[in-house]
Amino acid sequence: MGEFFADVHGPVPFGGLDSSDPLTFKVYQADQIVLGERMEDHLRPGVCYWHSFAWDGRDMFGVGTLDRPWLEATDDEMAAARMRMAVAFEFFAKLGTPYYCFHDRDVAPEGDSFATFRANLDALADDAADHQQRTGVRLLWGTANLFSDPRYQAGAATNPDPDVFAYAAAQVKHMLEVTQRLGGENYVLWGGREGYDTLLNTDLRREQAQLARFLHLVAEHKAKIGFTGQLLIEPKPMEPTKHQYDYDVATVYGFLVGNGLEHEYKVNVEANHATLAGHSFHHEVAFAAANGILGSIDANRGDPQNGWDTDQFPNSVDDLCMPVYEILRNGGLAPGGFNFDAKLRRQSTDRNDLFYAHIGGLDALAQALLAAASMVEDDSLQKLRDERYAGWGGELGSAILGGSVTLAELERRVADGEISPVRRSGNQEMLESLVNQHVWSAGRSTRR
Ligand code: XUL
Ligand code: CO
Repeated sequence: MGEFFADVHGPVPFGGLDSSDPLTFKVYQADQIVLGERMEDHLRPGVCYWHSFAWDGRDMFGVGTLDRPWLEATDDEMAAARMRMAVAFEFFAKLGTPYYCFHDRDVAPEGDSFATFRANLDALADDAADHQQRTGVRLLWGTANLFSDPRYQAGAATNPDPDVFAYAAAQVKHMLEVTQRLGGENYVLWGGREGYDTLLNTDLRREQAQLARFLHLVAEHKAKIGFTGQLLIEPKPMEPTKHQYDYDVATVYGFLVGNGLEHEYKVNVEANHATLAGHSFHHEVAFAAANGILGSIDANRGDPQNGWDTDQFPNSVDDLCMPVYEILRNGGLAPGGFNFDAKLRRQSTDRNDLFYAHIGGLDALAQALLAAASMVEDDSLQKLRDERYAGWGGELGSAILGGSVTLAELERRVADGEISPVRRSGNQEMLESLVNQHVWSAGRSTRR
């Protein structure tokens, strides 16, 4: 096959805000230095294989609409898989972003047994290694699909049947090794069906113990094979199941600490999963950073009027800039990155739509980065936060936190009139305007 995306020669160039060409970046410039680092090195952007190359646009009401010839019925599934991979790498290279991510099942046909599947995956991983070598595109993370096959209808690690646990373990062991072989910088576990559809048939205590055992086994195997990447858990509250155990970052953190796993795993925070959990993306990133488990980001957005995981491409600088600010204040994202876990709308049927989607997403992220960097440089947000807690650095605050005062001593001091709280404003509206000022003005002076 010749080039699939024949209209685009790539890498997609920078056009600037005045460009009318939708196949140019308006803000994103990989080499632009922001806070002393290249924009690309801050964002570490990646394209996901599943939404863009392993999904044909089908939904529960209709068949596929997208032009994905390698997904059509065929007698030669390996040839179709090779075609899919060639097109995927053509896209990665033409877009010009450094990373990609995939599930084992996105690249390899299942075949009729685990042994066949493993052999298929190994053969396609060899191809991927060649494509990586040829294009310079690298693997941000790998993962195993433990939710599509009917065997996983009642979960993988949390399945009532230990045979299914074993099958999932086999799949993860192998995919962890494939990820290592391809130089993957992270390995993700998303508990797609690790949850329940009804409590009537569910033993919560058992299922949580099984999940903890599974995560220990994965961490042990990581150590055994010397995989140096990060292990990540991707929280999501529901969908496909009614309730998923990795509900949100706080739940995952509590689970990790409760099971002695907090030094083995970090989180891959997805924007649309945050809103599905009733949080903001900002909240999830800030909570992960505050607890030392911020690993990587799945960049996307939901639709405010639809409750579900619509996985749209991110396009709101307002929504992205504070998460990026927390990331910068946390020392950056590496070895994580921004994986576009986002899919086209079903009516976006032109081949170029995949470029428009990623270009738009990356431009929004780039402007968010400029705004966040401007807030870091200006430092007034942090100063205001610090001032708000200044009392904790004084005599009383240090004594309380240092454990040298008792409840009785505090009562005595309050009763004696030594302590009398004075309220101060939280200045929320002023801070909101301050953030807007950076969002609106960032990058003005450096733009060509
Ligand atoms: C599903 C989702 C997954 C994970 C990887 O909502 O986000 O694609 O990112 O399994
Ligand atoms: Co995701």
